[in-house]
Amino acid sequence: TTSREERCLEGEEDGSSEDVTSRLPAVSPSRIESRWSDTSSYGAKKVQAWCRRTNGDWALGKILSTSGVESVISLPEGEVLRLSTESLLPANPEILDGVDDLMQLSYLNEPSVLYNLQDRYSQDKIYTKAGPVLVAINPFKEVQLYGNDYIEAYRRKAGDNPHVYAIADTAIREMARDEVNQSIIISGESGAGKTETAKIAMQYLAAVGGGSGIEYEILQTNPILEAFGNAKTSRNDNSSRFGKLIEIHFSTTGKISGAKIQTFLLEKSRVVQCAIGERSYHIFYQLCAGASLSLREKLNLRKADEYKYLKQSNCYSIVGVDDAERFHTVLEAMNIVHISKEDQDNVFAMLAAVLWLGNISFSVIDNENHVEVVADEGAHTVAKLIGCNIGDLKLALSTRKMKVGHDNIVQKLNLSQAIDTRDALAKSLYASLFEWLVEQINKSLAVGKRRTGRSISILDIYGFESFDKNSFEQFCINYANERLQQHFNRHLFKLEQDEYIQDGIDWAKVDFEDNQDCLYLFEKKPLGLLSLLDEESTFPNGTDLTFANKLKQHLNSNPCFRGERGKAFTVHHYAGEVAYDTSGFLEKNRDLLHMDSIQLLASCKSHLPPIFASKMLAQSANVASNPYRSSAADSQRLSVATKFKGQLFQLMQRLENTTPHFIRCIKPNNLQLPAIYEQGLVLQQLRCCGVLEVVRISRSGYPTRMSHQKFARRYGFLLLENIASQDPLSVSVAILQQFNILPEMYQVGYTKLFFRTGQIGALEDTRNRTLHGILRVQSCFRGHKA
Ligand code: AD9
Ligand code: MG
Repeated sequence: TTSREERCLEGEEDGSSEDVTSRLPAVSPSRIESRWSDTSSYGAKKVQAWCRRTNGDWALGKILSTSGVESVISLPEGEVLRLSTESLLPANPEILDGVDDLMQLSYLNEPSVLYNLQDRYSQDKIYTKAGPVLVAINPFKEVQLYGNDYIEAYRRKAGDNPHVYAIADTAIREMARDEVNQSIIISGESGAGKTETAKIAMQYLAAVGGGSGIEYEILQTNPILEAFGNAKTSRNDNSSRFGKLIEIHFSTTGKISGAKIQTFLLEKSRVVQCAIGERSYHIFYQLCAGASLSLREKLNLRKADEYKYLKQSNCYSIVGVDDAERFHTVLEAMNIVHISKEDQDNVFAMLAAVLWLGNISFSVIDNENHVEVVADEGAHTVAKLIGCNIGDLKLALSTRKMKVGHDNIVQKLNLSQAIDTRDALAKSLYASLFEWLVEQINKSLAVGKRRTGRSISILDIYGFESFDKNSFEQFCINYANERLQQHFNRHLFKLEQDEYIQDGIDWAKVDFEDNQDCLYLFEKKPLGLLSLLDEESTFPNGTDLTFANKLKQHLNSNPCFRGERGKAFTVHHYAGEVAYDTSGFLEKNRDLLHMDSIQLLASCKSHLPPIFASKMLAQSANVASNPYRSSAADSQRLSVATKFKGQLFQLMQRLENTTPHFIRCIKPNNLQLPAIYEQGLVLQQLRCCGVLEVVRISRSGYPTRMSHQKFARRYGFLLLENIASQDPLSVSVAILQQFNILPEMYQVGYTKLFFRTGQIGALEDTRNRTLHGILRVQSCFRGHKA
């Protein structure tokens, strides 16, 4: 019998032992794959294998001896371990250290992948291919990989290391070649580097497709949107609190002709409350720190710590960030995207109004806890900034007009109702401002009549989040990530395999972690998380607790769901389990802004509030006519979750019509520090996003394909024997034979030829050489004639 050691070294597939790999989806090694495993160069390495340290990390050890079930291993630091032979995994030969595509690994097991990425990471090679997917590991420091020289190299195809630039370049080329819109889809956990990666991709597109000047405007949208839509969280000092799709349009000559930005669900609650150590949106601190003296006076601006909304989290600055300086960058960017000075001032007035709203206080006026607005500096400043009468402001924040039966009444608000009303106004002012800004930017970047060619879209959404306390925001963010994960799965696993099967080729199926069950949990009607949330949100007596109970009652049998004690529940996401606390779910989902507040905004004399009000009214058109409404009318507006779901569906539809290019960002540590590579953390992310499976499927798959016709047309002229008159299939087969393409390197489908990676390259070279030869001969010939 062969020892385990020998079996390992003979290219046996991993995944058979009791270790972590067995928790990955089972993979049936295809016949071809085992034939593929390179076993020839193992002599020198025969004694190395991966083994587990006591802390769970993998280490490369030397096998000192093997006696049946047990092996003695020495670790690099001299430690000697006695381990079960079963638990060892084969290591790759040294020549494969740090390969730039994981597909090249002979042994594709978790430690080999982890080690390969780590090896590269330690040399600042943060990008690695995993078959068709680009893996990007956050360096948390400046790396010398960007800028004009690099762009030029990738443009000339001289840069051969994996890179975001290479992905962007492929997108441009495929857009031109196939006349199909492209998308670059960036995913990863919070803080993994999605937003930075998106900017790097934009940089490349702008450089290669630039010329008209519009590309500069497009790049300048980043500082603006980050100032208004990003904030410091416990995971990331510059965390995106909104999702973004930027569609960059190209003319038929390959020049950028314009762009369009779509944003998704901004986290509004942050404006009025955020956790200790986190910050509200950057722009507030930037404004307080960087505004000119005259702007300060005009807005009655104070220091950040004098505003209650900013004060509550007790965090005002970010290490290494100068808010005042950033403010000037934002001003500059606003100028470039043609936001007029006047509009800029209007924007800042709204920001100051939001801050001052938070300082408005109430005094209790009777023993039923009814309140009145204290007419102090806060209230006066808000009234001045939004351009309303102070009396109207006081009324809007302390009373509510209602319709009860046939009577119109005015109800006084109690303290907590008044605070909610004030905060709701602040939140919707900010969210409206954000939307308005995006609209202005889009006007400036408008493609308009120039819209002729194709587009490349870049998607950068908020990453999967799991905090100690997870609320409605995380619920929506993680739901979006589930949708995106499914898109990834569909393209890399499902569609790929379907195509093989459809064309009738010999193919051993790779299983992958399907997240359909989790999506059902969210989307199923009427008994899914979203439906139940909406239902409970419309019940007059619904509370966060009744909602939680309803979930437990209806969903406990779902394997992705677990009810928890009190108001909590757990969802088993593709990226791990997250426990949600339902406190505030219903209110955030309803997202009510009372008509009194909308009317207040409509009556304002300053420029923006009436614009915001008419937008809000349009969204709830059916309730607009009567200011005295029954409270039930509020529920006729779409809930936040339903609106978000609709947006996501639309997004997915748009992405479905593009050729996707995937970038998976990985966060190597939770400290946001360079040079720290935590194996466990990286491994968990690799598992979640199915990186190993992608490599498996690509390695054992046939990524290059061409129809018989096209293949015959493209290479037929290279045939020594003239059989061009024959049918495309016969011509194709003759070409394959003439060029000695090994039978295991291709398969003949009903309509197409399928090739393993690299096979078409040799043919293309010959074709190019031959064509080149022909052209030279022709030009020589012409030269003679002339
Ligand atoms: V979130 O889901 O929006 O919370 P992202 O977008 O995935 O998150 P982000 O791009 O903001 O993360 O990256 C976090 C930080 O990592 C950045 O602020 C940089 O300090 C750092 N980073 C990320 N990528 C790079 C890089 N290519 N080079 C240098 C980087 N630093
Ligand atoms: Mg981000």
